Amino acid sequence: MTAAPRRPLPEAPRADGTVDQHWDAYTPAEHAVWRTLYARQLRTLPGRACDAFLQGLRALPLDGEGIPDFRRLNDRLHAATGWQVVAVPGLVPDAVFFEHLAHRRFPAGHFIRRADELDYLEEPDVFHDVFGHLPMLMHPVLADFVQAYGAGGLRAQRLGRLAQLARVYWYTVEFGLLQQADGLRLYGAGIASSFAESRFAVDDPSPHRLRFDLQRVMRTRYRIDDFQACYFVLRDLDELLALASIDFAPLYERAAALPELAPDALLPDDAVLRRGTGARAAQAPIASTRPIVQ
Ligand code: HBI
Ligand code: FE
Repeated sequence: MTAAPRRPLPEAPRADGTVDQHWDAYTPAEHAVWRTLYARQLRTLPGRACDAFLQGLRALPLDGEGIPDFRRLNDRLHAATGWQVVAVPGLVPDAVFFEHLAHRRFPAGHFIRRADELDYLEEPDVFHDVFGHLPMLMHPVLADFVQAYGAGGLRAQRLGRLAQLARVYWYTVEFGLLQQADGLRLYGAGIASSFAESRFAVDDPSPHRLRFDLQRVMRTRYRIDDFQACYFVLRDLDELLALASIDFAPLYERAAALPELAPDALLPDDAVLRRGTGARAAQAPIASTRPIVQ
């Protein structure tokens, strides 16, 4: 939580944790990292990302040239769904994160990963946050859902049920899959911003793909050190619409009263779309020491 800033900070963060993006100060090498990551994902995502993601991506002023200027992104994003992107130096405390989301501000890391760690980073950087998250925040349903998560996060914290809520975010906004008429597609930002996991999540026989079920997800621990062992699949994005308005509090109590589930667990009443072979998890047992954010 308190890692050293990855990019020099000319001034202290504001009280709300934000900083100026200082777009003019990005170096040619930093822009080149963006170009590499962007080109890889443009090759990888057609046929893997859902239509809403690809539409949102096209509608944003992102290009292969380099790290985008948040001021230009905000013109489009705000006009579409009322969201804004704000710069932060790295992970911010949960309460600060939720407060921003509840006000339709998405905190985005202002630094970019180094060229020698393209697939491996500990904190969300500008590529994950902007390329991964903003396309779906152009979609009205995701826009409302993420705001509701922010408001719900502040409540869940008071109820001591943050773990249950964070799992919902993880298995939807970060690592969600969607059943589209033409096949299984990704919409989660953690997958969309990762070259290797976008292939793995959609194509690989290793992970389970289960029908999304809110109670089930609230009970399921997740991995932060490797690809997911299980992905939860929505019928369509409107399934999230319902989640933005329900009261989670009684559900937390039910979920917390039941045993927690391992990331690769399968239950008799799971709606299994595709049972995974588990091959990947067998090679990468849980307990790696270095966390990553895809
Ligand atoms: N801070 N910048 C940033 N980005 C995140 O995704 C983030 C965070 N702080 C807390 C947090 N995520 C999560 O642990 C909560 O969703 C629970
Ligand atoms: Fe993220």
